[in-house]
Amino acid sequence: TDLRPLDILSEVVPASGLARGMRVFQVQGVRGFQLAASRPRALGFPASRLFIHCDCFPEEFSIIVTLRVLSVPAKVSTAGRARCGQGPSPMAGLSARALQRNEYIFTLMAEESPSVLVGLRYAPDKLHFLFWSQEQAGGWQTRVTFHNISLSNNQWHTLVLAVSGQSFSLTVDCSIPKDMVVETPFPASLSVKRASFYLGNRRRRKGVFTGLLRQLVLLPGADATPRICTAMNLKEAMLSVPTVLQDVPTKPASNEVLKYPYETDTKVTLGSPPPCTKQEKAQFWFDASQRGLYLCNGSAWISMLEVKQRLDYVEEYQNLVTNSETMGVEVFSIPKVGLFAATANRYTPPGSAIYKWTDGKFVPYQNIPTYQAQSWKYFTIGKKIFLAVANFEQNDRGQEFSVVYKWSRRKEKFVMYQRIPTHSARDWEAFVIEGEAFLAVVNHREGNNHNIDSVIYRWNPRTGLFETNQTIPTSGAYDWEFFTIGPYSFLAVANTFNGTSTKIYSHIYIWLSGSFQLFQSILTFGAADWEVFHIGDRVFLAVANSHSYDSGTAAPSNFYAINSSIYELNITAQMFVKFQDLLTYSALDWEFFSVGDDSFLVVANSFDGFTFSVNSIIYRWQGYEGFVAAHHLPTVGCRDWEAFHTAEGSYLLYSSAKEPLSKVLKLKTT
Ligand SMILES: [Ca+2]
Ligand SMILES: [Ca+2]
Ligand SMILES: [Ca+2]
Repeated sequence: TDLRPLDILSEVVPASGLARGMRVFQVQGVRGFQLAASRPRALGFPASRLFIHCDCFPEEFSIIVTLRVLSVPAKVSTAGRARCGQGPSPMAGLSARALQRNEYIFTLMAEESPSVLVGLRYAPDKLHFLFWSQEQAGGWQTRVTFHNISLSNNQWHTLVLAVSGQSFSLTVDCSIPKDMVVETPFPASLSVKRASFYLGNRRRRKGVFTGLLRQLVLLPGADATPRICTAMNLKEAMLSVPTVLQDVPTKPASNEVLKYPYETDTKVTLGSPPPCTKQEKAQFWFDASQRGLYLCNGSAWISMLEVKQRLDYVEEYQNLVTNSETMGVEVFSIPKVGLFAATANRYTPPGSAIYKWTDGKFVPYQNIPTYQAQSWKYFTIGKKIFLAVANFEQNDRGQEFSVVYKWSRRKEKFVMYQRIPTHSARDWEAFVIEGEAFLAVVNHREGNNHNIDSVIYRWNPRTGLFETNQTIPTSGAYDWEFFTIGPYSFLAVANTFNGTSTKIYSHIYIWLSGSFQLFQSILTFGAADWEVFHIGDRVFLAVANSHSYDSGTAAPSNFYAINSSIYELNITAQMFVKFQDLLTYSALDWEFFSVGDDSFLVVANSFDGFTFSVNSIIYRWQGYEGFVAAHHLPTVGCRDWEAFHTAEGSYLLYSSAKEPLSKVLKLKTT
């Protein structure tokens, strides 16, 4: 017999994309399908696709479901029900339907028959398992009901239902199983001839599952609980999940405790403290938050391991309340003066702020009037110290310009030095080629026109001013990134939008005989940032892709959950080639940093199509494996990351484009 897991959910997802009536949503960093009620048959497939060798449903099996149930407001009047379907949010339309008492997670139904051969139905606080017994004339429906199953707390849950004869056992989130023995056994031979599976429905519009479904697997044979419940993160308790729902797994800091060998008939329970009575005697409980393993002695939990101090790799260090939402941050150090951070803030007044690192934290130092500032760039020319701001908006007199400030040693402040006319400027880049200083601005758009020139200015030592040296056509550009390889100088632009599409080429230019010339074009998706970095003698270039939109093609299931890519310079081919794709959520920035011998990349994930509260992720360089997710950081509308070091250690600073709060995180090293 074939004891492979049969992935029911994946069967409904064609290789070419999503079935009609399915959408991908991500909540709490985990993705699932939302199903539409309008075409229940579209969410079905013949059972013969799963049961290849025999038209029979297994006699013993487990069903594994990972889902998130839509919570129902405690009190909704009848009048309120009618209105709440009209809201603008995609979830609002669901609330009326969510009030239905019964929702099918899946059914298996014979053709032209309304009876359910096998089915799973959720009602608030109850889970019903349905099956059909054919032994007697006409057959009859049996319903096994598990009570006090509360799933509507806006969390993901994984259910394992194990069926064998008269015994039915349900485990929710790997807690202690609820066992039931019923009179009617599950049939030893249930024919599935001309039957079909239906996802989230019973071939009708009524009773469609309104929550999110992530995993639905049938495992013939044994009780899957021991196989499932070894995962430390319950959200990740899975056997099989459709490719489109897979994302970077949350990597536990250490799972050595769970490798602790345990007998097949002892059970390890995760989650909050379960009861410990005679029934639970000799069972283990793993306290995931404290990393403790406990044994129930019949009345109390006895600690089996020393509870280890939790080692936080990254810890919150300072909440930096900013003038307003912050687009970019720049950390720099002025010799003999100190370490500073400049935030590019949204509103005027008071404009943007400069903070000075004092007694181990950033404290306000200077405010500078800016106009929807997007970013700051610190640079020096000889002994002169400059800080340039990219202003996105006009000032109150309708003039539009960005400003270069110069550090005044006498005043110990930045003072206005040169105004440069710009068009919705996003970013400045400063660099030196053959001893000459340059400053490049990205102009994002002029009115509604995104296809405009960005400008490279050259420092004129005689006048002490920046003068136009070259213009380069860009499309809704967001970022310039300068880098050198050997004797060659490069400048990469991140193009975001050309007026109709975000799937456009971003370009890398090379400096040849006095100007930048096109070197390579790379297809990007609303590119917001280029980050160049070196590991050993290898050169990499990472793009942050923010948005996949094209007016000419069908909308994807999610505009924001898309790959951002890392390219590596291939010396022989003299071009950058794709090295690795990483799934990001409207990525706006990459920041490379190293600690000791280790190299890291942190991404600014800003939006998943659903919420701005998205985890940003630190990836660790693991050589052959490339970058591997090492730490998940909760962020809100994350816009920019900066890494910096002081004598006390290494830190990350992140800015939020959605709230006036930036955060300093400390990298804890062992
Ligand atoms: Ca830049
Ligand atoms: Ca960057
Ligand atoms: Ca950055």
